[in-house]
Amino acid sequence: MIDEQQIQQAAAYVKAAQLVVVLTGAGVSKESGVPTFRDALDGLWAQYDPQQLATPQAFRRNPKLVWDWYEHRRKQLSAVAPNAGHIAIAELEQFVPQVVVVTQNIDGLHQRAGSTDVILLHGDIQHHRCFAGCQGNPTYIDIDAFAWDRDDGPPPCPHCGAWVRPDVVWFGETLPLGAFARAEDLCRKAQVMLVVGTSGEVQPAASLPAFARRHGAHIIEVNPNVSAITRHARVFLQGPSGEVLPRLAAAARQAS
Ligand code: BV8
Repeated sequence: MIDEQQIQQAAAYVKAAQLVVVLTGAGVSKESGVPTFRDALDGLWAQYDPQQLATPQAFRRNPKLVWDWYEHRRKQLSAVAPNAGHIAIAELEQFVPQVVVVTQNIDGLHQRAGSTDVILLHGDIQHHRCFAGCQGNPTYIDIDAFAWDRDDGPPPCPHCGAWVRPDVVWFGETLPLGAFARAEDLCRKAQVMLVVGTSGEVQPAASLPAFARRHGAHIIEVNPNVSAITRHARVFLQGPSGEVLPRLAAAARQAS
């Protein structure tokens, strides 16, 4: 159980900040019913390791398998909603001069919760692009704009016939141009970085908390478990983000 004194300590840092960067991982969406990467994948997908599926090599080897995994996850997302943690992060914008969410998640829940400045480090599962980048990288493709056999794996790019792929960053792929650079630039300036629901295992996203701390930011972590980030945290609020973040936002609002 998190004691109120820790909440008040974290709230004081947030209340005094001009810029709060919020780095999130799959854990912030757990209470919306979205499985995290650490969770065993459900049903058919339990036999696969996401790190083996989320790669360009896996897509080249078996485009239908990888495509169907993302379609399965997209369909899961159509039935979920932002949880109290996403909403509390969005509410910070009401009394912190600048709040930027830097997310590793591809589920779009921060945007649906009302956060207005969200950097998508690893892309967006609802968007698609040509695997060959035939009209320039990225060549976005609207998969609802043309007819194709949805049981047959990925559609062919209407421009060049190459596979269409999810607009997400796979292991071994570089992050979207500018996204990581802007995230780093914000970490140089932030007074507070709130790190929510990430194991801190995947680079280069996981390097941001230590980078922000080196530039003077107070690191506040929200996670029910110790993570690779915890050693950098000035305040570790050990609990589920759906419970902790509303308490933190309420305390920071009162303090401001
Ligand atoms: C890169 C999108 C430069 C897709 C994801 C060899 C070759 C190439 C690169 C590498 C290599 N070896 C290592 C690397 C680097 C690699 C990497 O870091 N590997 C790891 C495994 C060591 N990184 C990359 O490849 C990146 N690109 O480096 O480019 C480059 C390019 C070419 C060659 C060399 C270098 C790209 C990485 C992006 C991969 N894409 N996602 C998709 O989603 O399908 S990563 C994916 O996994 C997520 O986006 C996220 O980043 C990561 C999962 O992490 P988390 O979000 O933290 O989730 P996790 O399940 O791990 O943890 C959940 C946490 O929530 C837990 O701590 C839990 O306690 C907590 N929790 C649970 N319940 C709650 C909660 N918290 C709060 N409330 C709760 N209720």
